Amino acid sequence: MRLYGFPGTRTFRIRWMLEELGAPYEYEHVEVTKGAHKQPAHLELHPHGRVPVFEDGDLRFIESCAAVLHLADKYPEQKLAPAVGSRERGLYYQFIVYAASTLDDAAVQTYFHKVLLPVERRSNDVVEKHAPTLATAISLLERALQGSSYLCGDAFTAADVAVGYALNLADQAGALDTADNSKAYMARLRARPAYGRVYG
Ligand SMILES: N[C@@H](CCC(=O)N[C@@H](CS)C(=O)NCC(=O)O)C(=O)O
Repeated sequence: MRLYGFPGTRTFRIRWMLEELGAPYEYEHVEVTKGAHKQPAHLELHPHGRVPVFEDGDLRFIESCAAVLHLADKYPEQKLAPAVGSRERGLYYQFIVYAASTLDDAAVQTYFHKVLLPVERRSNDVVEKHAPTLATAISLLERALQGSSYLCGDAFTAADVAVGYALNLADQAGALDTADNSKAYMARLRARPAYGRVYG
């Protein structure tokens, strides 16, 4: 298996998952700051010119959450996916798709425009545009985590990797400051050795 990516990007979502599984993989750095992700060689792998790209044999993923789902199924003995047909499996699908389709954009854009970009390139309009979605997502997660250690119950699953990746960015942007359940949840995720190996 091979992962192409750049630190801090959704590459970390797949890396974290691989580390949780203890799965062997090769890592290829794509120098995004120099535009390597827009060069023909990378566009062959990812037609939109983004990272990450994840390959398992001749199977190629350009969606980080799809790679996470695939990896959870590939290593069933690690029990990072609840049983098919169970209530927990329903929650698992819900949260992973929610991470990809709703939470990511709000968290990533907020993080970019509050933390990552040089001050002169930050836009308060972008932050404000995403603020309602991010606030709603955090209150939804606050409720989901009330009395529950992880999103699908008391067992850590790949849904926690998918959501945790984006929630970390929201936290870095100060969006969890009054969200006690989410804050405590992020602390639990950060205490995991696999998380530490990726995020240092
Ligand atoms: N839905 C994709 C999003 C991929 C994506 O937008 N990657 C960002 C970094 S996190 C990127 O490559 N941005 C550079 C660009 O779009 O030029 C996934 O989850 O893998």
